[in-house]
Amino acid sequence: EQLMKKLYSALMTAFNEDNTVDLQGVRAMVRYNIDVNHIDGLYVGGSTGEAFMLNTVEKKAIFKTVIEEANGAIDLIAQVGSLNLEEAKELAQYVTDLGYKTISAVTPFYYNFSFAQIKHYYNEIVKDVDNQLIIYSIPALTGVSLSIDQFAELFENPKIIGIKYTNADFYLLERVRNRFPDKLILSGFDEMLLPALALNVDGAIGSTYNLNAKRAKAEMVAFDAGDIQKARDLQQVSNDLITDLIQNDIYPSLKLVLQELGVPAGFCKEPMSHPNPDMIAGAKAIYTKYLK
Ligand code: SI3
Repeated sequence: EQLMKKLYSALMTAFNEDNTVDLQGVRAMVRYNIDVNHIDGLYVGGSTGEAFMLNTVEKKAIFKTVIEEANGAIDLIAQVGSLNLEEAKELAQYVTDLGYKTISAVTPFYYNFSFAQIKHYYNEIVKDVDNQLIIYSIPALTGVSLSIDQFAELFENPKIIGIKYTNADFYLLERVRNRFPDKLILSGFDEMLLPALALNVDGAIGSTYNLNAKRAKAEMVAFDAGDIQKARDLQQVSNDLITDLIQNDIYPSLKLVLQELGVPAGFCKEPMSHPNPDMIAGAKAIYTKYLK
């Protein structure tokens, strides 16, 4: 079935036990997303990709590997945002040259930047590149909340085309959706997919779709068909899964479960956890309960 709304996995980065990037593992996860998940696209270099712990060389190697492996089969969005604006600009140019059709950048965090500074950051990132940008808004991790009028001001730049909205504020989501009907709004909290669909987002991006895409797609199909009870039932199972993943330490557990599915997803990068026996047992139980 052809859905209008799109589902993207937030791609993970596979690491070796010594915390170096494992590009073969990255390739395997891209393949799994294309061949098994039948995903519409990948969000590369985001939180789930552990990108804020990587250096520029590592980020570039991942961007290059992913677009090579995907080979035009799916949409790719490159998250290039960084507290180092020079790095963000360099990456924006790099991924544009590689052929990424969309970039994204997290709101600059940590220093309590003013809105004027945030606006300058975005306009700088897109200024010299022939590309379009999606704002990555994730207030819970950045501490940065943008208002409806601030989004409007950022959208004055025609290269800024949308928002990756990882926020549980559905009042703001409704305001944004209806004030900017032509902007792309992609929902970021997998556990809140159904209410986001109800507010007419254009799609969703998330970490758990790396292994739960089939169920999420089925939910989107049910929603589209007006079968809200079925969509709720599917969201409930997904949320049981997400709750168990969070309790078991989500990022390493996503990788452990992928390994159960035959995907060499590798380790997380420290200070993220490396798995202990309890975590491994927990991941096996999650696999058996929800994905076998
Ligand atoms: O990788 C990314 O940048 C994301 O797409 C983040 C995405 O919104 C995830 N958020 C975080 C903080 O990891 C969600 O997919 C999240 O893991 C999931 O909803 C479980 O809470």
